[in-house]
Amino acid sequence: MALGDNPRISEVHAHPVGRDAIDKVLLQMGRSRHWVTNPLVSSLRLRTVARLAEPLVGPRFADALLELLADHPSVVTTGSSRTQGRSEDPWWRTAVFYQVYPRSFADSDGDGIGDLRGIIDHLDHLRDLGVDCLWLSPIFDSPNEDAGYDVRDYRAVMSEMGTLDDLDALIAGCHERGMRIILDLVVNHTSHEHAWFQAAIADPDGPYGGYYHLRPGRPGEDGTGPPPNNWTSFFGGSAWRWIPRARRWALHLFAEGQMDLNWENPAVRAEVADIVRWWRSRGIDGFRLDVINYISKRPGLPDGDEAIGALIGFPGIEHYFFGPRLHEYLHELRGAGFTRDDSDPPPTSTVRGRHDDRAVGEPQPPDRVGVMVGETPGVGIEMGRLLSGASREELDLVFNFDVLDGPGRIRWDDYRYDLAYLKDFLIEQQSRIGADDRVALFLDNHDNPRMLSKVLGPRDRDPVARSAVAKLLATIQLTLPGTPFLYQGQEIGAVDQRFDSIDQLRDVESLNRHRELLADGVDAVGALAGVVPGARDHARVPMRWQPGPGHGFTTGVAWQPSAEGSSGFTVEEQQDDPDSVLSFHRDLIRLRRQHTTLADGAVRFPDRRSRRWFGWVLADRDGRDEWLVELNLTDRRIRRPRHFVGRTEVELASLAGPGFHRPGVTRRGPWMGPYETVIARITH
Ligand code: TEU
Repeated sequence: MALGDNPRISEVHAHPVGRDAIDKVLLQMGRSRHWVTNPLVSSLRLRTVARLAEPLVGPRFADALLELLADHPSVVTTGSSRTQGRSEDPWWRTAVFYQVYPRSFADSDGDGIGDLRGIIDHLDHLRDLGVDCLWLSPIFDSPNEDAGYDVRDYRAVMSEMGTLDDLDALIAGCHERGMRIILDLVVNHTSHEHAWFQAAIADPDGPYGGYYHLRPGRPGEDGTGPPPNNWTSFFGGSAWRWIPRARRWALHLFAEGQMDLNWENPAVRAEVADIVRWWRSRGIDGFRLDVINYISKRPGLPDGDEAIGALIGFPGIEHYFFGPRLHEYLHELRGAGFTRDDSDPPPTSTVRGRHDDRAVGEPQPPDRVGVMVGETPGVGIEMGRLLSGASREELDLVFNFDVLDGPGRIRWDDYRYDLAYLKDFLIEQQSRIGADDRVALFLDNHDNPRMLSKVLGPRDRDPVARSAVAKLLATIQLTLPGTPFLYQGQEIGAVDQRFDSIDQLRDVESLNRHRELLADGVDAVGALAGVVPGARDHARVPMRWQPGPGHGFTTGVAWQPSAEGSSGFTVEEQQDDPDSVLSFHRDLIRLRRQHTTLADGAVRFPDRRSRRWFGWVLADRDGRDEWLVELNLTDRRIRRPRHFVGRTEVELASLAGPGFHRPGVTRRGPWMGPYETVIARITH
């Protein structure tokens, strides 16, 4: 659909990429989308509106937006009308995924670093929780400039985490318990210590020189001139590093040792497909693909628009966050890497069938296509559908990060997250998808502070509120239509740390940001305050297995200090407590497994406007099995709306403070306690 040089806003908004781009700008500005969808503005021409908004978006916004849209002459989505859904329901549609951050999960040899044997020792915890698939953050050989997201050898295990034999044992251990396992494939970039990069800088005009984005200096080749463009790194400074040995600039969107691969090069794409096939032959069931939407860069690597760069925070991002050949690369990788050929030998191990919490059956035949979970920062709802819709045959699921920060907020801001925003976002997301799509539901990961702490702030140490909000968030992830991704620690109500010194932080992003703030003249207190609220380190402290020093994570000194002293929030202390966060997760996942309507029912929302009550009804295809899920989004008691009063049986409820519901209570009274959560079957 050609939009011409000056389309109406309504035409731009009808284009999936246009809609997401406008929604992203409005979200960053903390503005409602009605600013654009109202009849007056939507009928205006793009350049008229861009001129009015020039103080915010700069003089080139219209051109930059039209350039982006021209890269994707895709189908114009008209609401939820979609092509046919997937021919069969793939296993991952209703699976419960659990992200393990191996460095901080369990240390078996006392060196203070989590390892594969430590994960093996705790597989029963994950099976009993009800996990269907583990996702391991990177375990490949790496110098660990970015905690394994800088890979040195894709076919070797990081020595501090174990060996290939350990990984084979872990794969088998998962499959024997009826759980699958996926790894984290970081192929937007490699470590600068990877053999490919070393070969590239030894001979920049040789075969490996084309594996990366290498550019000569301007003028001359001594690196004293300016870098090839104005792109900046997500970890501070320019996205270019001068390599004297090669007399070239090398692109790194992330740390200086994370060198962006040149995906235009078919040899690079073939290498990645081969890595995927190699791991699938060892029994790996798929991958989470790190910043996979960044792999296609605009040819020529042009300068980024300064105003857009200032608005989004990273000059140049419009030239790579959803690049011109992204769909082509993903479709090719799905076929060349993730799809088994009939001639392929059977993998070393396949998952056993799972009937209930413990009983497992025979090994299943290998999945024809390994699951492809895209980590896609900056991608909105429509772009996500273009990347993961079944008929697209690209990815299967994508992470949409717009859920993690409130309107006008960024991760580094110290603010209380408004659960009413989460309600609005999730209802909007559910209303925009169709049979071809599946939402990945996540709230925590290794890159963000804990959602529980964003909601509660300093009250996150109040055990009643902490437990109630942990259960409320779990209920959202585990009963809204979508595939849930739990992050380690959520099942016991993990919270942010009370870091009070930069010496407690380990993450390259945190340390670089702190150094930049000091260099900009911010004092020590201000620099720490500018890092701690958004530090990824909060989510990377060791898993708390038991009370006491080391929390059962290690017998040594943990690589990442934690700064939390609360009791009652370890696996051991919650294991046998029927009211604990852990028991609630287990009970809810079990209920979800027993009643597929909870895992895959059709959803409707009785009240979209309330700022305090969030509820939905799930129904099976013939409408005979219906469930009501309802949440009190506030820290005070509220009158319960009269939906289905007298026609429900409570199957599970959170302990919402003294005198209110406890699990197993069969009635819903006139009031809901603070952050109370109820899952009830609707009786007809
Ligand atoms: O993160 C990608 C990313 O852009 C953000 O989600 C991340 O929070 C980062 O801080 C940018 O602000 C992925 C990995 O999840 C992350 O751990 C890696 O550091 C990064 O890619 C580079 O591989």
